[in-house]
Amino acid sequence: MAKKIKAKKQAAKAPAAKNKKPAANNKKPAAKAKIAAARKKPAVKTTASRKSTPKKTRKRSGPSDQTLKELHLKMVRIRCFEEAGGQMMEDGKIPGALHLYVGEEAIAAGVMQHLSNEDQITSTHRGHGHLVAKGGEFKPMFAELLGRSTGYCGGKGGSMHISNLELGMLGANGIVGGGPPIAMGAAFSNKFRKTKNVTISFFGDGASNEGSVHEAANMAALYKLPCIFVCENNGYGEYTSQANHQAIVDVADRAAGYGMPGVIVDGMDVMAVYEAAGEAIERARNGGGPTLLECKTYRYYDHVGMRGMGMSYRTDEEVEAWRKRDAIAGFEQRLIELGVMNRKQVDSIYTRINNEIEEAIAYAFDSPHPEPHELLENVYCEKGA
Ligand SMILES: Cc1ncc(C[n+]2csc(CCOP(=O)(O)OP(=O)(O)O)c2C)c(N)n1
Ligand SMILES: [Mg+2]
Repeated sequence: MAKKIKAKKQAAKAPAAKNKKPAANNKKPAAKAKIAAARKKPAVKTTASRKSTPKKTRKRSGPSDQTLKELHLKMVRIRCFEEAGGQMMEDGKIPGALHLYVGEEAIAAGVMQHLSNEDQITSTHRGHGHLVAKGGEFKPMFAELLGRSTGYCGGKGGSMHISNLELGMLGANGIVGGGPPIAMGAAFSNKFRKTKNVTISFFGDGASNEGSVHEAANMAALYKLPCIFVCENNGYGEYTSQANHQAIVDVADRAAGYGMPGVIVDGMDVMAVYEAAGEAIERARNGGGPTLLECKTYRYYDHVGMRGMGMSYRTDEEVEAWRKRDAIAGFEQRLIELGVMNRKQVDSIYTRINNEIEEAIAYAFDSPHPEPHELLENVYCEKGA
């Protein structure tokens, strides 16, 4: 069911990139054209586009029906949360900006399906989807976005610094590239304490250029830490296309320089992500060290919010082409073809989730703001820690 678009595995001791040094002002036009073409017309087939077999006529191998349903539920929960939150921001009901994860759901769902609360993640400024997939509940999440005391961080973290240590969510992060060093530290702790837990660090293609990411990846490989670096390559860092912020096409190429395997996967195919993440996580749990997993994906909305800034940095056709490969719609089609769910059951999930969201939003609005005397509590570290 899963289809990796390309898999590159380099031995941990692979030699560093070829000795050829590019000219100082080499803009790599060929690479740029390749990225631009890939963005205009996604080259990968979705699982949904494959020929279907009649349902229940053959025994299916691979993940159980339960796993498939959980992957689907995770994606739908993220999509519904983000659509509702984005609308609230546009209506001026949420203070500050929300960076929406709509379009990228397959990555969080496919990775998190392998994790327990003992495993940790570090997230990004686009982090709601990561927390939802890690088990985050709607009530404390909406309360946090609204700055209320019932939020996961007592209303002091907001969208970009939401965290919950019980769920192993070490934090969204307003600092681009801020997550990997934290993940590396957590992974070091896991290795030192022999816990068998893994830490996943999510970061974007833009973040992949930050020194902090290179430093964390270098040390994680050196110490063979149980850490996975998941690059959510949506083709843009804010309003700058990948072709205009890095000379390479595949961020996974950098894995060789760190000394870890690099794997590229179709981030619009939840099964492909699930399988690739599963392999990397198993390797990490068994002492095999880190992996750089690059997921090719796309954000449907603008960098911030739903309406965006009206900047002409990408075309409507490009957005439409990616929307046609929607991870959730494609997976639903597949589940129906396999007889795992029927359309009515799928629709009822949306009804249930949207009701839950409505309740959570009401709960958040009814919740009090933090008291002025709590201003300095829990803002630096846990009490007594
Ligand atoms: C250290 C730092 N530099 C710059 C910014 C401003 N900034 C916020 S989001 C962003 C783009 C990040 O792009 P990417 O990592 O690809 O994540 P995406 O938004 O595409 O999910 C930038 C440059 C920042 N928040 N932190
Ligand atoms: Mg990006």
